[in-house]
Order: sequence, then structure tokens, then C-alpha cells
Amino acid sequence: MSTLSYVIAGSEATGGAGLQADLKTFERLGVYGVGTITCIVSFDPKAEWGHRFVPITGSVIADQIEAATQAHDLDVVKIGMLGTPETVSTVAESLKKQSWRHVVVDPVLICKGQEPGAALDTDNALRSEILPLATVVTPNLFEAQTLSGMDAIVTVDDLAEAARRIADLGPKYVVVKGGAGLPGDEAVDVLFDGTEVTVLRAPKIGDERVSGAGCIFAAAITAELAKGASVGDAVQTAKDFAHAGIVGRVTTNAPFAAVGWQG
Ligand code: PXL
Repeated sequence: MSTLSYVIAGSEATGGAGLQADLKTFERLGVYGVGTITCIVSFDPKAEWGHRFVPITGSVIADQIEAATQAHDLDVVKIGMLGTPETVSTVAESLKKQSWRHVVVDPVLICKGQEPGAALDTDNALRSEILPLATVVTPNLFEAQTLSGMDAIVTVDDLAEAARRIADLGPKYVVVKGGAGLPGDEAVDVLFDGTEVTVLRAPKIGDERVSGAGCIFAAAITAELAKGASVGDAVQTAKDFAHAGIVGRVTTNAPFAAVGWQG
């Protein structure tokens, strides 16, 4: 049990996703957040909000991880956007320097500001170097399709099949998020624990994807695990937290509402 949670992720300059949303989620769930920054993303309002993406140098990332892990007794970590194969390797090497009770990986695969070729290299590096270290991984539909190699995911059975295939890559627990993209009027997620599949359901709130929802979901799982929850309970609490955040986002249209902050 810990009152600290650690996150290694990208900065997202609007404050609605990435490291900023993760730290706010930690705070709202009662754990002290420690953050390491891997890249800086600033959406470009002049170009349909495309991503401008700047990676942080590997040695600077390694230095931050060294400082954070030496200063604090950290035993749970969330991994968010990494962005380059070099960053993936740096983070994987740094993580291996200590043991972790939980490594929660949000496998953020695409960033529109990147070359498709570079993104593919990053996906492959994430698959081979980070997923084997994960205890929990939380892909969305697109990420689940990429990581599982499935042609399409359209039913709850497909979600479960994707989760089983992704578990073969190393993580102990896989949560595949159906989100807004799965047909039907419910937001359905499946949790696979290596043996059993649990289906979690909530009413869909609109058809639009909400920026930051995936970040705060994985961050909430991390905070709950830090406090000593089981993975099943952490995932349910995180789903409730993200649901409330999406309701706030949709009803107030404020990006920061994704972390449940109503101002
Ligand atoms: O929501 C995924 C995400 C994670 N991390 C960073 C991002 C984004 C999406 O834009 O910018 C830094």
C-alpha cells in the first residue's frame, strides 16, 4: 500500500490529457503524484488541432526517472505516451532497475504529428519492450486491434478475444475499452485476468471520443492499485471515475472536466 503514484507520460499542453490529467487524477483519488515527462504535445489550433510533438532526449528521461525513484519509495507506475522507439527503450531499461508491484501501461500508439513509419517502429518497440513489463494494459479499440493483429473488433466477444491475444504479449491483466467506437448504446470494457473475462458496462454518453478519458482511466487504476485495491476493484472504480469525467466534459464542454473538475 502506498500514498504515492508515479507516472511516466507526455505533457499535453491544454491540460486535458497526458501527464497533467494523470497528476490531477492521482490527486482527486487521494495519492501524491510524481511525474516524469517523455515528450511535449501541443495541439495546433491552426491545423485542425493536429499534434505538434517534441520528444525529450533519452538521457533527460533517464535522469528524471533516477531522481524520482531515488527520492521516493515508488512501487506503482503508469506508463502513458512514449512516442519514439528510443524513449521506449530508455523507459524499459529504467523500469528494470527496481521491482514494481504494478506497471499500468496505457499503450498510446498514435500521435498525428508523427511519421507513420516512426509510429510503426514505436508500436513494435512498445510491444516487445514495455508490454512484457506490464501488469495491467488498457488499450482502446484501435490499440487493441493493432496489438492483437485482429482485422476488426465489433462485438463483446471480439473484445474478449483481443484481450486474450494481448495477454500473450506479457501483461497479466488486459482491459480492452470498447468506448464510443463499439456499436450499441453501452460503453463496454472487458477485463481479462489470464483466466476469466469480466465485462464492465456503462451507458454511452454521446458518440464522440473524449480526449483524456483513456489517460484518466489508466491513472485512476494506478491510484487505486497504489492504495491497495485489487485489479478488478481498481478497474471498476476507474470506469466510474472516467464515466463521471466524460459526463462533466460533455455537459460543460470544458477540457478539464475530463478529470471531474467542475470548477
Ligand atoms: O489521450 C492520449 C494522449 C496521451 N498523452 C499525450 C497526448 C494524448 C493525446 O493527445 O497528447 C501526451
